[in-house]
Formats: sequence, structure tokens, C-alpha cells
Amino acid sequence: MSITREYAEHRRPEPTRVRLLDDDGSLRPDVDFTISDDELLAIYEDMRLARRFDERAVSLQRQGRISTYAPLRGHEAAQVASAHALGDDDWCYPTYRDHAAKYVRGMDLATLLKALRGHGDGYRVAEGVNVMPEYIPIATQIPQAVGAAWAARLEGRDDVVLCYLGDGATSEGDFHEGLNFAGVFDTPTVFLCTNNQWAISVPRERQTASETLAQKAHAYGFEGVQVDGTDPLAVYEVTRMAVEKAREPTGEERRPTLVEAVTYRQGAHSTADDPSVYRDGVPEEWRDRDPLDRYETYLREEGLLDDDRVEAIEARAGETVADAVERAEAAEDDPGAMFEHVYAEPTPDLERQRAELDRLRERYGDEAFTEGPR
Ligand SMILES: Cc1ncc(C[n+]2csc(CCOP(=O)(O)OP(=O)(O)O)c2C)c(N)n1
Repeated sequence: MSITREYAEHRRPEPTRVRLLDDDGSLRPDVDFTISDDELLAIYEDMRLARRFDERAVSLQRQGRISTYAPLRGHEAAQVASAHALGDDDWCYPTYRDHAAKYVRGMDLATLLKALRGHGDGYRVAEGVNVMPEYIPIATQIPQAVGAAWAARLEGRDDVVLCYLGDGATSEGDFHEGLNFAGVFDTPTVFLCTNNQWAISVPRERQTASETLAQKAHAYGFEGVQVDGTDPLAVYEVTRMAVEKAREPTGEERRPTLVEAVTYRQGAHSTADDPSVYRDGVPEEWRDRDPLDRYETYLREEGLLDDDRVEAIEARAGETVADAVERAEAAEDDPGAMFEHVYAEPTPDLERQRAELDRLRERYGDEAFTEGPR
């Protein structure tokens, strides 16, 4: 065989993107899946709730009632369906955008909002809820998720860790270190990379020259699967299979997986961002690819949804969000708590700032600190 031919054969095959639903919401020919009707509806209901929560959160931020918020529009299928594919004892390591995944895994929406209102307990791991506080420094969750998964096996437990990350995180050293370790030690970790095409203002093509993000897993010795991140059926099935592979009881076949869920960040990076500075709206090809609309069309065609059911689900989502906002705003917190839990011994600077806060509290009362502008 000539060297030229050998070289040519060395090239990778074309990457594929797993999809179960077509763009028009119909099931693609010859696909089968394992999801029960109840689960299909639960996923829809959680996606609806995610959309409602997201809209409300942006509005609350605009009114000064929560701090900077990272919208999730366009991410509903990737977050909700992947979180649904986990078992009860599995863990989730979310980023600052994965609000819906956290909710599906049992986190109270009011607690989520409390974190955005500066309450310390919004960042606590709640009893019985296997969700870590959100990670804001990019990719730092990855080595921690790998370590936690490894620890679970060393302790003889069989829980799996689902680690969320964005496309931007794949350029960080923590990504390499975490995935390399996972591949060498076969830690029970599933990496769910939501490729929303942007890392603030950096587009996907400036992030990496790799054809897909999924293929980066091959270099670490395990599978990378690209999936349509606006198709909840595909996300669910791919994540479920990855979780099964990670949980494999004998340990002999156990492997981590990198799942790349391809979608588009429909909104701003955060409420502090103005995307019109670096992009001209949402491109045509993505504008019509709303994960909710498409999934709803499918469920209606299957006879699982009709107008009455959609209306009831909408109403429930509205009530759940309203109740969470009310409870989050009624919660009391000590503004002085912000000085705790950072240093064992407070620094002179912190002492000075705490004294200043005490002085202001004395003068204006605590309402001045706990009430945002209306
Ligand atoms: C270590 C680190 N560097 C820089 C930042 C600033 N930063 C905040 S969000 C972000 C973009 C991350 O993009 P991506 O991982 O694709 O996630 P997305 O926000 O799109 O969900 C950056 C660079 C940070 N938070 N942490």
C-alpha cells in the first residue's frame, strides 16, 4: 500500500449527529426509543416550566429583583431531557446556565432564585438533592465531577455524575485534565457539553478547529457522541445510554462519555450582555428550531397532547414559578453573612467592611438591604 493511500485511510469517518425527531416534529423513519408516555409528558412539562421560569427570571432581573441571570432559551431540551435520563442517586454538576437541569434533579425553584438574590443558602447542597452549586469559573466543575465519580467507585457506590459544560469550557485546561483522568481511570462520568455556538462573544468556529466537540473524547480514549440538542428524545436516549455505560456494574466495560448537544443560544449570554454588539440576531436556520414547538408538535401528533392539556400545563408552570418567586422574596437573610465562610480568620479589610455594613444597617435599617427596587 502506498504511503499516500495509507495516509488517506487514516482519516476519520464523517461525524454523525444523532436525531430522532425531524425539523417538523415528526419521528424519523425506523427509529425506536425506550421512553414511556408518562416520561414524554413529564419532559414536556419541565421544558414548559423552564421556558416560563426563564422569561420570568429575565423580567425579575430587569426590575432589580434578582442579580445577573444567564438565560437558557434554546437549551430546554438539552437540559431537561439529559437530567431526566439520570437515576435517583446520580449527581449533577451544573453551570450557571443549567437552571432547568437543577430543577429536574430536585432543586427547589425558590432556592434557585434565592441564590440569585444573594442568599447564602441558595448555594448550599440541599439535603437529599444531588445537585452541586452552580459553577461560574468556566470548566472548574470538570475535574471535581471526575473526582467525585471516582470517589463513588472507590467507596463502592454505583452513582453516576453528569457534568454540564459549554462549548467555551472545552478550551480550558480543566477540560483536558478532567477528561484525560476520566479516560485513564474509567470514572463513571458523563460530560454533557451544550454547544450553543457562543462563549459570550466568541463563536464556536473561533473556539476550536475540531470538526465537532464530541470528537475530542476520542483523544482521551472514550466515546464522544454528537446529538441534536433541540431534540429531547435524542438527548434523553443518548444520555441514558451513556449513563448505563458509566454505571456498568462489573467495572470491566465501564466508560465515561462526552455528549455534545448542539443547539443555539437564542438570547443574550447574560442579562449583562448585549449580543447585538457581536452578532446579527439569531440566524435563519436556528430561528425556527425551537425545541419546545417541535416537541409539542410531535406530542400532539402522537395524541399525547391537545389544547386543553397544554393549557393546564401552562397554568401549572405559571403557578409553580409565581410560588417560587413569592417564597424567594419572602425569605429572610442576614446581609452580614456575606463576610462568613471565606476566611477562617477575617482579614482586616473584611473587618472594616463588616463594620461599615453594621453602621449602615443601624442607620437605614435592614429593609434597605433586603428589598430590591420594584
Ligand atoms: C475561568 C473563567 N474564565 C473566564 C470567565 C468569563 N466567562 C464567563 S461565561 C464565559 C463563556 C463561557 O462559554 P461556554 O462555556 O460556551 O458556556 P455558555 O455561557 O455559552 O453556556 C466566560 C468566558 C469565567 N467565568 N471563568
